[in-house]
This record gives sequence, C-alpha cells and structure tokens, in this order.
Amino acid sequence: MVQPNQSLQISPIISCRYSSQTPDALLKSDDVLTVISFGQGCAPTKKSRHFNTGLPVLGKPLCEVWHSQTTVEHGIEDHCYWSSNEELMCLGLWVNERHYSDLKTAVFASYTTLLQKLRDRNYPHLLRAWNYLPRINHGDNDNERYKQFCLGRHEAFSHCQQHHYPAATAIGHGSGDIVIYLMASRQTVPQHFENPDQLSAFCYPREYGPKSPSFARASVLQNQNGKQLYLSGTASIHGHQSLHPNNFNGQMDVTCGNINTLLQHVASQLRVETTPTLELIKVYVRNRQDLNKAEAAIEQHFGPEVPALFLQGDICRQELLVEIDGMCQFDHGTGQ
Ligand code: 3EB
Repeated sequence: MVQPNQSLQISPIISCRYSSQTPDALLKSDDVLTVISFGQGCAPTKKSRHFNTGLPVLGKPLCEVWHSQTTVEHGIEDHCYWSSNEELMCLGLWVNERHYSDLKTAVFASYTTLLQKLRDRNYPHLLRAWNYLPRINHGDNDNERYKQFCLGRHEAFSHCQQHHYPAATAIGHGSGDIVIYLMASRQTVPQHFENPDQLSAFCYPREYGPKSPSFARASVLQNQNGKQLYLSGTASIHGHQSLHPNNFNGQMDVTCGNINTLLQHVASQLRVETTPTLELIKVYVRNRQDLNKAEAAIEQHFGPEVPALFLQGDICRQELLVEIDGMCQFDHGTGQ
C-alpha cells in the first residue's frame, strides 16, 4: 500500500543526452543508468548498463547516456542486463537466433522473460521499448522478419497479459544478434497516446501482417517536476498507408508533420498550454547517401540547436526511407 504522504514522493525521473565520450569513460560515473552505443556488430557488451545496437552512426560518433538523480544499482542475471534507480528500470538482452527454432520463437521467449523480470523486480509499468534486429526486411509476405517479430512480441504480450503497449522503436541492422531493451517504471503509471492522423499501429489491417504491431505512438511519465514524453519511431504513414514511397524529402515532411500533430494532441490532452518540441532526436536513415537531406530537414523542422543523432537503419516497411524517434520535457501547464 502507498501511504498518503508517499504519493507525492515520486522521485526525479531521468535525464538523457548524447555524448562524444566513450562508453567506458561514461560508465565510470555512478549516476549513469545506461549507455547506448552505436556501431556495427550487435553482440552482448558483457557489461551491465551498456547496450550496443549494431546500427552504424552517420556523421559525428556519439553515444546516448541516461543519468539518474538517485542511486543506481545494476547487474546481469540470466543473460538479462538490468539497471535501476528508485523509479525506473532499464532491462534488456541480446538474442542469438540460432538458439531458437525461428525468429518468432526467439522474440516470444525474450519478451516473456523481460516482462516477467520487470514484474518480479517490481517495475511493472512498461514505458518504452527499443528493438533492433538483423535483416528486418528479409522474407516474403507473412514470412518477412519484421512481421514474424510482431507475431512473437504480440504472443508474449498476450501471454503476460501486457495490455498496455509502450512507445517503441523497431529498426533493422546488418548482422548479429537481436537486441531488445526496455524502460519500465515502479510507481508512476505511464500514459500512452495515439496520433489523430495515424491509425493506431495495434489496429493496422491484415495486409501488414498476421498480428499488428504492439506499440503506442508516445508514452508520458509524469512527476512533480514535470512530464517526460517518449516518442515512438515515427514514419511517413497517414492512416495505415505509407506516403511518398521511396521519396526521401516527401517522407521527411510527413514524418515531421506527424510528430507536430502528436505533440499538439498530447499537449491538449494533458492541458499543457505550450506544445513542446523534440529536445533529443534520433533519425534512422535507410540509405546513407540521404544523410545530408536528413540533416537539412531536421535543422529546418526542429532548429539548428536540437541534439540529433543520425543512424543507418532499415525501416520495417520496404518503401520507407526514414524514421524518427526522440524525447522531450513538458513544462508545468495550467491543468496540473
Ligand atoms: C509505423 O508507424 C512505423 O513495431 O515497434 C515504428 C515504431 C514502427 C515502432 C514497432 C514500428 C514499431 O508503423 C514502424
């Protein structure tokens, strides 16, 4: 039971930034919850608090670092890498598919393990998921690997009765293991949001695969200091349809428009007066020759100052060339 005077004691949440320091240098600080690094070859780092994604960085090499305002504990247990402070847990694993009969089974087993562990450790509220898997577009029709991934994830969520879907990103890399890492909260229940211009991914029609993707467009974690928004991977989709197939600039415009619409929608739902803009951006570009276009569009839409990390990654629909995710903070609004 939460005592009445405890309900205000929601801890400060977390801060996230990009850094040009090496993961090893960053991990020397006790206040680091986790470091995400980028670069070819997706394999276990063998270190808790450090995930490598296998996605090559385009441009200046940076890693992502999450700082905690309160004490961090961490460790490795049953091939799961965990770290936590009093409100958030980061939990993830690498999966070598050769240990399973197929991708769907590997994803089912991984998600079941992760969801169970979050509950065992008392961080039951799923907030955000990142999924990076090799050869995401390989396979035809329902056998396409992204669709098999969605099937395994959906079965695990059903099996674990995980009916609140978190914000998520699912991107392909060249080779190596699957890596999945999650953020979950202990006391604060996240709120999940959809985009009025996009059909909810969990309602996509049958043509996109045997089971629709299990994610929300954005999730918000709130405490007495404000609200933090975690934006899912966002692409050039209206309704359920891809717009501007194979046209990079066209897709970039629709994607940035989708982000604006979503942030406005969340602000109005939460009765926050000023709609925030993204403060930390990740741009996944299918073809590295589109990097210059991507940089120009990000500067135009979000301004020259906003930290942005450009990665080479494959988007889950063949015709899509770019996807964007990110984070921002909401100021105190009138409705609080
Ligand atoms: C989309 O809107 C683009 O399967 O977890 C974006 C974010 C996408 C997350 C996922 C997929 C996922 O459907 C693809």
